Amino acid sequence: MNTNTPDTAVEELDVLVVGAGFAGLHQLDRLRKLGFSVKIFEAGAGLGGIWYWNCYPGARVDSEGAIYQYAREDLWRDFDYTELYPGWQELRRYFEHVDGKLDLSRDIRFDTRVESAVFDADANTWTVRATDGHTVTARYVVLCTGFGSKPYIPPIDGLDRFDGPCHHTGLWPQEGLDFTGKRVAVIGTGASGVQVAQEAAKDAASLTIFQRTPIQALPMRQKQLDAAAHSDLKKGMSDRFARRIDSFSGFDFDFLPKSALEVSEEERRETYEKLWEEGGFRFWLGTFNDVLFDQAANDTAYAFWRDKTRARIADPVLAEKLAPEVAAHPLGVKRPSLEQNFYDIFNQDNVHLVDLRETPIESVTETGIRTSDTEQEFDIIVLATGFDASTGGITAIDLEGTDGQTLREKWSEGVRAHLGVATAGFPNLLFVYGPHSPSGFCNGPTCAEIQGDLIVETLEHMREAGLQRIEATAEAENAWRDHVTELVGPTLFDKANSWYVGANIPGKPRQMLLYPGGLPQYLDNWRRSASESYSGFVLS
Ligand code: N01
Repeated sequence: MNTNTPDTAVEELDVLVVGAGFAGLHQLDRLRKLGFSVKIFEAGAGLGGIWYWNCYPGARVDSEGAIYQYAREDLWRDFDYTELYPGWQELRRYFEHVDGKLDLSRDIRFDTRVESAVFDADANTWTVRATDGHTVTARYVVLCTGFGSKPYIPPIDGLDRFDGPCHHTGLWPQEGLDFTGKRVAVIGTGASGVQVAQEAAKDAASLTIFQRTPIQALPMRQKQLDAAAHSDLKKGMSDRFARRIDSFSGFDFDFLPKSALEVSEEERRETYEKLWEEGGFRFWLGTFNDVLFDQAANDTAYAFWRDKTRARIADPVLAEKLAPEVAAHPLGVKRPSLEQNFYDIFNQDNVHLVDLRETPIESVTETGIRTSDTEQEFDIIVLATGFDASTGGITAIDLEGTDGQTLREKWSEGVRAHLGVATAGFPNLLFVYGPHSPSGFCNGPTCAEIQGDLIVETLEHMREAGLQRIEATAEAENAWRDHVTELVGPTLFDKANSWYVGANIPGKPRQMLLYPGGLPQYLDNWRRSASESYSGFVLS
C-alpha cells in the first residue's frame, strides 16, 4: 500500500538519492550523519533494490554472504546468514536488520519512481519529479539505480496474448507464484534463468528451458551455516573486508600471480581442481591471470569446465548443447553464474531443453510458445531475459542537463562518464555503481561503500570549500572512455555478446560498460583526481 502523503510544498534537500539498495542506503546513512539534508526516492515498496524486485523462486546472491554485506562491524557483528550464498528472503532480512540499526526508512519515500530531473543552472539545483507528481529540489542527485533496474523484455510476437502468468524475473510478483504441478517455460539461461530453473525443476509438472547461448555456470558449493560456522566466519570478517580493497573485483580473493601457460600441465590441472572444489567465482576471478586475456590460456579453462560439466549430463546430445565441445565464447567473458544442480536437472524426465539456435521462437500464443518446428502449451512463462544493464536505470529517467539535451540522448552514441561517476553537461549529478566504474566487475556492497565513500568525501569537500557545483569535463570523460577502451583492448571480452558490452539490447552501442582495470587501479585514479583538486571536474 502506498502510504505516501501528497505534499503541496516543494521540499528542498541537499541531496536526493535515487534507489534504496546497498548503494543508496550507504549514501543516506553517511550523508545524514554528516548533517546533509538527504532523502531517498525508491520505486519499490521495500528496501533492497535488486533484492526487492528479484524475488523469483531461487533468486540468490552469487557472492558469499559473509562478504556480501556492509563492512561495518556494528552491522555484521550480530547478523548471520543461514546459508553460505543467501537467498533473496535472507537479503531482505539483512536489509531489515540494517534499517533497524540505522533507522533509514524514515528518510525513504517508497513507491516513488523518479521520472524526470531538470537542472537549474542559475540555482545550481535539480528539480526532481516522481511519477506520482511528488517533486523536490536538491543541490545534488546521487543515482543509485544499480546495474539491473531496467528489465529487458524482448519483442517476441504475441507475448501479451498469453493467457497465463508471464513474468520477467526482475519484476516478479511480490506475492510469489507456485510452480507445483504446472507446465513452466523459462526463456533465457543467464544467472536468473539458471536459478529459477533449478527451483522449477523440483515441483513443476514440466519445465522447458529455452536456451539461445549456453551459460558457463560454475559450482556454487552452497552450505548451510550453523552456530559454529557463524562463529568461525566472524573471526575472519575484519581481515576479509580489509582484503577487498586490494582485489580486482572487491572480493577477498584475486587472480593468481601467474599465467595458465607458464605452469606444467599437472600444476594447471591441480590449480583448476582446487578452484573448482572451493567453488564460487574463484574459478573465474581467482584463476590464472591470463585466462581473460589470452585465448590459449582461456582454452585450458574452458576445456576443464566443459569436461566437468558434460560428465554430469547423461544425454550426449544435451551435453553438447549445454557444454559444447567448441566454446560459444571464451570462458568468463560473458558473466558466468553459480549453480547448485543446474546441469543435473537435465537428467530428470520433467526437464526439457529447446535450442533456440536450431528452432527459434516464432511467437507466443494464448496457450504457449510456438517455435520454428513445434508449438507447446504452458501454464507459466518466465522471462529470464536480462536487463538493459548498467545504463538502463539511469537513462530511464528524463534527465535534462545544461544544454537542453537529455542524458538518454547524450549516451545514445555511447557512455561517457568521468571515473564512471559524472558526465559533462549534467552538473551535480553523481552515479554510484554506474557505467565505467568497477560496478558489475565488483562485489556490490564493496563498490557501494568504497565508491560511495568517495562521493560522500567529494560532497563534504564541496560544502567545506563553499562550492555549489561540480561537473565532469568533456575532455576528462573522453579520456576516461579511451582509458576503458585501452584496458579492454587486450582482453577477450569483445568475443561475447554480453550485457558487459551492451550487446544484449538491440540498438545499444557496443562498448565496454564497466571499468575493466580492477578496483585498486580505479581507486588510484580517484585519489589522483582528488589530490589534484578534483582534476577532470570543474568545481565552482
Ligand atoms: O540476464 P542475462 P540475467 N530470446 O542477460 C536470453 C546478475 N544476476 O537476468 O545469451 C531468447 O545474463 C539471453 O540469451 P543470449 C548477474 O550479474 C545476479 O540472467 O543473449 N533468449 C540469456 O540467456 C547477471 O549476469 C544474480 O543468447 C533471450 C538470457 O536471456 C545479470 O544479473 C542472479 C532473448 C539473459 O541473461 C543478468 O542476469 C541473477 C530472446 N529474445 C542475476 N533475449 C546473483 O546471484 C535474451 N535472451 C547476484
